[in-house]
Amino acid sequence: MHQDKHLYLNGQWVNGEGLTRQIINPATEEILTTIKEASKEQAEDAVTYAAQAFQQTDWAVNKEKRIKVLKTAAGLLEESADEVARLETLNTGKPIREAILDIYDSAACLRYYADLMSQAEFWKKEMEDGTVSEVRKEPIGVCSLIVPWNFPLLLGMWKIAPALAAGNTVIYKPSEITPVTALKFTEILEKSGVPAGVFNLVLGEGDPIGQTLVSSEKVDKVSFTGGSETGRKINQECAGSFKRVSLELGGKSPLIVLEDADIKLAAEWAIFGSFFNQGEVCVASSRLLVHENIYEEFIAELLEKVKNLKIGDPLKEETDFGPVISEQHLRKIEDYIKIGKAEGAECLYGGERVGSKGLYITPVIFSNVNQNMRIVQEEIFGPVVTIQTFNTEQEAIELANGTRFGLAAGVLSADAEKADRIASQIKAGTIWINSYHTPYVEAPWGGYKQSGIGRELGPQGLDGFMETKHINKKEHLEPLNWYTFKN
Ligand code: TXE
Repeated sequence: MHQDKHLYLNGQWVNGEGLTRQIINPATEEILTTIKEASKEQAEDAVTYAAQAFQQTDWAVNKEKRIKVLKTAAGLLEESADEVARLETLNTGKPIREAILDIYDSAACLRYYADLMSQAEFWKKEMEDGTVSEVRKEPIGVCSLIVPWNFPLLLGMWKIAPALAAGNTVIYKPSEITPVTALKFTEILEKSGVPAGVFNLVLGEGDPIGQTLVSSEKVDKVSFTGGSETGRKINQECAGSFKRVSLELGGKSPLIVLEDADIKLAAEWAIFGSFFNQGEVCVASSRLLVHENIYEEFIAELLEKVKNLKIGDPLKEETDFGPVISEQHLRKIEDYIKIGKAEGAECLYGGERVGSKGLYITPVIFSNVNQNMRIVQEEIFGPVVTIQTFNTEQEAIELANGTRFGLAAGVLSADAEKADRIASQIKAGTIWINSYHTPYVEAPWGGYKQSGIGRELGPQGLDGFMETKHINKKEHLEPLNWYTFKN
């Protein structure tokens, strides 16, 4: 790695004064790099620098500068896409084909928000009383952006791009176990001309570093993606001062396979929905709901295809399925497999470790499950899928809505109208019909129920980083003519 200093504070690369952490490549379990993380004081300093930059630079008001920086960064990121994708794969274990998608999607996200900002227009109207009302959007101020380890650069970009485009200043904290592409991207932003203090990179763990970035009085907005329990804590912390907060949290998303769906294709989409990025995706279709009349045939297809997935070195172009992120996470997945078996579910396939090096486990398929089981209700965040059957449309909808989450869902059917009718009754923020997984930078992303608060991507994603101000004006001061006294 180019940087031997790992924090970027007020436009300077700085040595971390907190913990020293070895970053592990999950495919080999070897040390990829060693990071000197921030101390609590350095996290506090980062917030102070961001607050100063918001007050003292023209970032909040100079839209042209912001657009130029974001577009330059998009170009530089694309130029180094192969290198950044390789770093992402080395740090996360995700197959290289997936990492490449992440990098190009990240660049597209920067461009999208730069363009959206350049087209932004204020709403204006002449009122009946002769005044003119104008609605303006302004940056919120200092934003702490905190993301997890499954899509380190891309999930970061969903926050960084709109936050900067809107004119905020930022403190960015990736997961402590996946800091590598954040370092590279910070170099890119620096080269793109981001003013000192506008973007600050802070590495370190949730407690106390993330916590400091959430609780500081100088922070105006927290945008968090991660686990539901951490999200709950952050929400509670922000509620104390009514700090703006958006949360993208856990999911347990259903994929409904209707009786009329092409079974071979449905099985392929189910594998994609459930096991893309080793199932470590917030919207993973971790619950398959299959019409009872096609259940046997569907299972046979699914099993055959799953057995043929290429598991192995994520740097290889042909790899379909890499290692999971960490030893700790692998143990959590294995615990859930044990829980599922103890609950009486039938493990049709998977759960075996692969090879002697690397955090590999074969994808897991559970049948004979019921709605109350923990493996159906709780987010495992790994390659574990449950299959349930249904008979009527209503039953499918009830099963689909039968968890505390509401992030995403899918419906596979030859009858698009029927699928749409079902989609309209599912409580989830994103629903794919005859498709799955693709996020569109133009369309909002986020959860119903306990899957979160607010939306990322699309115009809504920019809105989440802006305050709304109404200005009502008249050219001259005129008599009010309301009181009985005379001027
Ligand atoms: O997530 P955390 P972890 C789920 C998944 C996973 C579990 C734990 O089930 O197994 O959560 O994963 C920072 N204040 N998801 O521990 O804790 C932390 O440093 C401020 C689902 O990785 O949520 C990291 O940068 N920040 C999910 C980020 O929060 C804090 C994606 C995410 O960490 C903090 C990831 C605190 N008190 C995990 N504590 C999804 N659905 O997308 C931690 N952090």
